[in-house]
Amino acid sequence: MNMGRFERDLIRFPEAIDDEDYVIVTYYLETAMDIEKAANAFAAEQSTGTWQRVGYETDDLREKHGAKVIGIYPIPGECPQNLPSGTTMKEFGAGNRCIRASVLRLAFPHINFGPKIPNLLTAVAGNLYEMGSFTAIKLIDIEFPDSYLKDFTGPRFGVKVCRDILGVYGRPLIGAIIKPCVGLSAERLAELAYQGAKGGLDFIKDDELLADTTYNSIKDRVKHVMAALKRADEEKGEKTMYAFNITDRLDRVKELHDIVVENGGNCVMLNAATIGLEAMRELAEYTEVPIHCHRDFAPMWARSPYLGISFPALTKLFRLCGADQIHCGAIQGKLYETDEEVVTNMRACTLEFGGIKDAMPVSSGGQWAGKSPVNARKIGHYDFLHLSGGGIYAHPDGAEAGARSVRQAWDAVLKGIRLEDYAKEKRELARAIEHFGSVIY
Ligand code: CAP
Repeated sequence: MNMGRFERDLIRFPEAIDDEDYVIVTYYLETAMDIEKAANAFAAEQSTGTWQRVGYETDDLREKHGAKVIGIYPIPGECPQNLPSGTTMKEFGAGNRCIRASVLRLAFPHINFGPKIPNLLTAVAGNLYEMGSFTAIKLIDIEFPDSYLKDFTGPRFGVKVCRDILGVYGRPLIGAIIKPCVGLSAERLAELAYQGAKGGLDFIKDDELLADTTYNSIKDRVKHVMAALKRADEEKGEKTMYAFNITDRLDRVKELHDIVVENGGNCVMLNAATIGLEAMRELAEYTEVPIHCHRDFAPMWARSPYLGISFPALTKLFRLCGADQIHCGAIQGKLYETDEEVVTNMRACTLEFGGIKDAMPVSSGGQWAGKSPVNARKIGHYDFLHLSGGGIYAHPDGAEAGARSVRQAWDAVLKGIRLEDYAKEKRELARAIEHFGSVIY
């Protein structure tokens, strides 16, 4: 989406609103309608109005409860019809009117929905997505006033406490996702966790595909994994955090959390998009351990430039709802986002956000030791969690060697040494480079 010149084409609106009363939302919109008319129809549809002005909608009611258009930024040029719409075809006839793109800023009075995520989303991203006259609509950003944020707990632990639990500072946390993703017994999985931990991992997690199953229940898994990690931690003299995936039916999430905590577990995980944001929020208000937030399913909402919600906005919502660690895509990984987009997602974990704590960004997807230098360069700081699944568990000499290879890679990055040079003395790193390919700087 090219927004190159939009500042110059700005149509200004008086921003005579009290910021504390509004949630401000920025959208990318494509329509064949006159953009000012479209923006006003959009604001009406999502607050007091509908396609016809109803007599009972008094000016007072509109003033207090109506969404306000506070900015329209037309983007020069024409667009193809990027979403199907029978209505547009009927109203305008294909090719008779050109479709143009704009950025819109709307202010929603939060008295209409309150500090509740389902109601917020219905207001800012509900019906309008099915309006036939909009042939692209993407929510780009949501800004919240402090008066709205004060009702949210946010991450209970955040970056600082996650580091304090492990006693790791001055470098990224280094972690793994157990592979194979599914099919292992609790005993076998615990053995693989032990090997990774012994090799120096700070953090290990269930794959998002594994939760509480008949063949490997959370209860069995916590017992076996925590016993294995205790052994590994004593042997290596460092701690390991393990995120148990407690994604389940809503009425089981707290029960599974309790099983994890009672059996010595030190982190839980939710597939936040499939279980729902409000479910994560409820867990965040209850949890005794950090929450690791996986984002599978969310790319269905975020990947298209023409529909859905941007990942930075979604990352903000994950954080608002209490995620302590948030998947943000992968630097030079196997996922669709550019590195710049990943870095922007990561910033949403730590940007100033009222009293809401920072969450720890996660770089994950197709990672291995050789991607440590490029992660360091592109991210520009070390406050993140670097996760490798196949990049550790597919190491030719096994998981312990895989974990060592990533630790060695980060030692080299921190010392400013090229990985290929460091690998002359570090066998596990050398074998990783031989196996996985070229180091990326
Ligand atoms: C990574 C992963 C994660 C991805 C996607 C996988 O494994 O476990 O789910 O990082 O995360 O199964 O693909 P590898 P998200 O390290 O072996 O690639 O959906 O949260 O972006």
